[in-house]
Amino acid sequence: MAKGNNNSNYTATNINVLKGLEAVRKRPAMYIGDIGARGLHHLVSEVVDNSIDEALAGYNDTVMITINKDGSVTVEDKGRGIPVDIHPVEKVSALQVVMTVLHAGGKFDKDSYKVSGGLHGVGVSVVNALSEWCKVEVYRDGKIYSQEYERGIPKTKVVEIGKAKKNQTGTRTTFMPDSEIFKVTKFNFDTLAARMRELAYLNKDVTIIIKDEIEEEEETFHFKGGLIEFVKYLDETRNPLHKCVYIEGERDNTPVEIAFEYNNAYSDNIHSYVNNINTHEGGTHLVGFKTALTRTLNNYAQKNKLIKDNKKINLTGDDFREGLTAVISVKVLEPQFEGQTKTKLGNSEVKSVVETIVGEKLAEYLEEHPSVGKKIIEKCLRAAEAREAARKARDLVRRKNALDSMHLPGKLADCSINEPEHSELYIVEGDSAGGSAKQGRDRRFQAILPLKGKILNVEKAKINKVLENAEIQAIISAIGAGIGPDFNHEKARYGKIIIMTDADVDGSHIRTLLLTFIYRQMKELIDSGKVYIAQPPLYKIKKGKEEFYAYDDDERDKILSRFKSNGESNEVDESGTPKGVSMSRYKGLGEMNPEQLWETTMNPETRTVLQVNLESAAAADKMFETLMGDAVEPRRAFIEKHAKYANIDI
Ligand code: 0RA
Repeated sequence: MAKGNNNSNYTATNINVLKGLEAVRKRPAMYIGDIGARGLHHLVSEVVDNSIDEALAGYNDTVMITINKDGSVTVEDKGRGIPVDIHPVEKVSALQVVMTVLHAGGKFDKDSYKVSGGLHGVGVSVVNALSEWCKVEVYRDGKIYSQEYERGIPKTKVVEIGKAKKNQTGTRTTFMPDSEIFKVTKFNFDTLAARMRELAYLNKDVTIIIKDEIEEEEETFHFKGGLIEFVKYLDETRNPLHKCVYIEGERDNTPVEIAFEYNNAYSDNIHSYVNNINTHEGGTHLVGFKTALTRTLNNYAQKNKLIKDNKKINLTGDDFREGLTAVISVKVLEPQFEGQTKTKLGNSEVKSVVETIVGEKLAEYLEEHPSVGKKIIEKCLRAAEAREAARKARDLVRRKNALDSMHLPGKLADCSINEPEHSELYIVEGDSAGGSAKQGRDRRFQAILPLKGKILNVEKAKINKVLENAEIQAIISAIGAGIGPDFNHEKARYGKIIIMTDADVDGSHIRTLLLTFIYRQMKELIDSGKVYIAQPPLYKIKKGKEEFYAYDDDERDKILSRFKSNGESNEVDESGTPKGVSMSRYKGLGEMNPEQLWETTMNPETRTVLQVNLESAAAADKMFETLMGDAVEPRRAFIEKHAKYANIDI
């Protein structure tokens, strides 16, 4: 491509481009977070974000994502199309610049709410660099242009390949993730669909279509009601106390959109977004919202004498958030992201923007809807009473020293080192598996906490009941970092909390109960990446003295077919197992002896553990509510849909 181009500037640019792409391929995790499933799916988000940016700028209303038969992904939009004219500085087509120069992906002007910082916003050139091949087609000025790349390097010039239809504009990008880079390259429809659904709620004018040509699935997301529909979706299984409240406004070039409602739950579910990015760790926009909510509701209650003088109740911020489901979406021109996972908004000016808008509009809303105001205040008063009861319950157990780590639970087998970053806590289902784990562990850095039976379902119980539960008390004091609003993950006594349950229906139920508890009461543990799920093997396959473990059905089949293809055992019995080979399915952890448990599930050198992360907190919240809440029908539907992923015992 450099042929015939004598511009020295071009050569210099070219070298920089290669260096840039090389840097991305050398350290992909620096650009997309990781090289596992999560990073893989980020590639799609990266391209889609550009199409959404076109929508935010007012030029696009449709995005279509296709998982193609060959495993590549196509993202198409009806935006202006990436410009193809010669870039004044780089002296090559702007399309080539966008696709090959780091951070050139966004708009060239500064007045659009382009996504920057965080994991997104690294630019489409990163997707290109991490793709075995990539092809872009641009519909613009009545023509169709195209360019192809391999591992980020242009393989063709930008060429005109046909005529576009009248007024047809847009961009169509197809890429094949590079198997030299990614550990997995198969896209998951549900993972992508969850993100697309979220984007469609956040951008109500956009229609997002997602198709999977391999699994033959398709969904179209378009929500005219935007955030209001988002809140209704989140609260599908809860009972709202009133019609969803919607607030919209703009100050200092910062548009703010909020929808919220109170329901019959005890937890709060506030999801915040900046430029469509989920700010898991919150930030100034969230603080602005909470401050305004507390102040406005308090003033309203005082003014309308909704708090009886004889009841000496002091409403706190937490009381105003119990049973609150809210989505906050702001657009910030130059967002600063902070925090461990770069998902905390740092721009201090945004706090007062949100605070002012919510303060004004909510007060106005309450004046116009007194019956809603009354219901909300009554709910907050009930929350305050329950909080008081919970405090008493906590005091009671605290007096018995049940919650602090000065008095570790009797059944905890602690580790000997005292360095949280190097130590692990295994929470184990059942006393017998707990016994094996205690014998099999490396006691220097591994602690074992066996649990008896099922723990309480925190989704259905009041906080004081939750705190009275012995198993829950044991978990709280073993971890030693507090609970609920007082939880501080930096105080955790272990760097890894590993949940180890049987590979059967009961085991997965207990795992969900534990995760629900951690999610509701110790969410920072998940945010800081400290929660893991152990992966015990499902099968043991024996041939003579040799033993193999298989962690899923695929692996089992691979091992069995190895025996067959070795010609060692051509004959098979009725179960498909080659003769001379015995296979057993582990019913539970208790069936393994301590050495086996160590070797297969606990030895950091040989085990696999799954890190729990909340890619989408909204989806997680929905999942826990669906699995653990009251409504039966959505739970059944969820379990049916996901049955193929569940470990159901046979
Ligand atoms: C640079 C400038 C303009 C649009 C785009 C990039 C653009 C990028 C992508 C990526 C996927 N879809 C896209 N659509 C547009 C502005 C173009 C103009 O001013 O006409």
